[in-house]
Amino acid sequence: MPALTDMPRREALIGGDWVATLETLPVEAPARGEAITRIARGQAEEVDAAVRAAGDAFAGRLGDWSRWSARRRGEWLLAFATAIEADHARLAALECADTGKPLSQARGDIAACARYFRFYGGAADKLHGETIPFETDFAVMTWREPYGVCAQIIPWNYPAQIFGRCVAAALAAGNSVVLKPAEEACLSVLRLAELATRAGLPPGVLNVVPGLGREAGAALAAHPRIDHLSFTGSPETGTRVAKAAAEHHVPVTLELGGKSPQIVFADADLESALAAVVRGIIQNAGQTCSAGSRLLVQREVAEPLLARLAERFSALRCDAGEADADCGPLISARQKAGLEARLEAARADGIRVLAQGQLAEGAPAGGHFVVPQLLTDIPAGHAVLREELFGPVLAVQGFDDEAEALSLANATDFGLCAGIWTRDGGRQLRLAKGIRSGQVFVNDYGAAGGIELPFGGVGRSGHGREKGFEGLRSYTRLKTLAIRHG
Ligand code: TXE
Repeated sequence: MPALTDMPRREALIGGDWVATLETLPVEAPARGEAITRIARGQAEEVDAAVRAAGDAFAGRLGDWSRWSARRRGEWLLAFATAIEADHARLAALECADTGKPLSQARGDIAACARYFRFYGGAADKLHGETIPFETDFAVMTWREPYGVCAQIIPWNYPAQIFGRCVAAALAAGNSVVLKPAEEACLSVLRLAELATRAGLPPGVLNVVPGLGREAGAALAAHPRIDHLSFTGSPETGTRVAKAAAEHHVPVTLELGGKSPQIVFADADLESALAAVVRGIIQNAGQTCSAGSRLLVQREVAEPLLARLAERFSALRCDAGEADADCGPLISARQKAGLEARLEAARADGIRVLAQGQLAEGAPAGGHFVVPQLLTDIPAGHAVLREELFGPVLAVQGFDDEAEALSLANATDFGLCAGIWTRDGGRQLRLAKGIRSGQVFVNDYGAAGGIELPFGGVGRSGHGREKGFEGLRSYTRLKTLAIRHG
């Protein structure tokens, strides 16, 4: 891993300039619980300046972005993807230290970030409206127009990937952006912003204001001059930002996490299912919106499957990101304390820890580690089956038949992803239709997520879609033009 001697800038990026804020915030390495650098603490004033700069860039008062053709935007995005790839070692080192995630996962995240820019770079000049047959003396068409200023509030679990998913799509469609990264982890985002300015993105097209959620985040969501808001985070904060945006009739895309089931039937390829079930919950120490945090297993294979799962869980090790173990730490002492309190309450309710991983020998002291755990004997409707725990904790339930599997799968207010493991084609389709979620995988689980696949939730998991072409469309609005030509 490259040494972290060269930290990103401590300022906010506003209108093409790096602007110092009155105060700064410490950045902690979660594997050691120690501060490694500081970042800007943006407030309403910086957010306002950033929104104005983005508005000026969009309207052509600042730089020439408004005159860039779709093809030129696409070419810039493709060149930027190459710039990200050229910097991948440093970006991955930053992501690994800042989030605590294993280095190989951080590397994967940077590769995915570059792929977002490549995908939307290629798509920029392929997004078009339609012509509509109407009365004979009319020509009618639809135009897909950018919104204008896109506000983006992103979390700490996948800073580089979510930067790619939101920024690449918004810019491809011709918007300008004001992004508020999470205070817990935003070093890769600041580095990406630096690379974007060096790659010749006109001033004001991308603005980044780090800071606290209740300060910079709240100011951005409530700003009267934003035209679109995309938010990824908790349902509670999602509700708050959506209410603020509604004051100004600003459309929102909300991605609010999940409680996604992996459903394993007796006829499945159990070896593949087992590997995907483990991967789906330990990736990023379970701090993944699409984590497969519930395992529903058909009772006739439950015993042998759980025995093998227990073996795998017992072999899992937690360590600092650079050691590239199975799991890193949680992001913060607050997240660790919250998870531990829920696990303690679960044990008090009689829930059994069937197996758990361990801290690796020599893992740093002071890290926010929680070892992976396999929970069984869970009373129906218990909180560990309904709430997002956001840690490497898998809750297991048994079922007898397809109807029971479906009812358990849908027994949550969330609805982001689901995995169905069976060789029976009819059952695959029946369940896929019946499950209330934005994505369904059959004989696979897409926790790592294809960037090409539309992604988003149902119910408490939020609404709107990101990723893929659908994600690009969601950063545009439709205008209908009807011409009477006589
Ligand atoms: O989330 P918040 P937190 C879930 C997960 C986790 C829980 C709490 O279950 O345990 O949320 O995490 C900004 N106005 N997810 O507290 O508060 C904040 O600065 C405007 C799921 O970190 O939602 C950050 O940039 N913005 C998830 C972003 O919102 C505000 C990823 C997310 O923070 C704000 C993360 C405010 N008043 C957590 N308050 C996923 N879907 O992947 C905070 N923010």
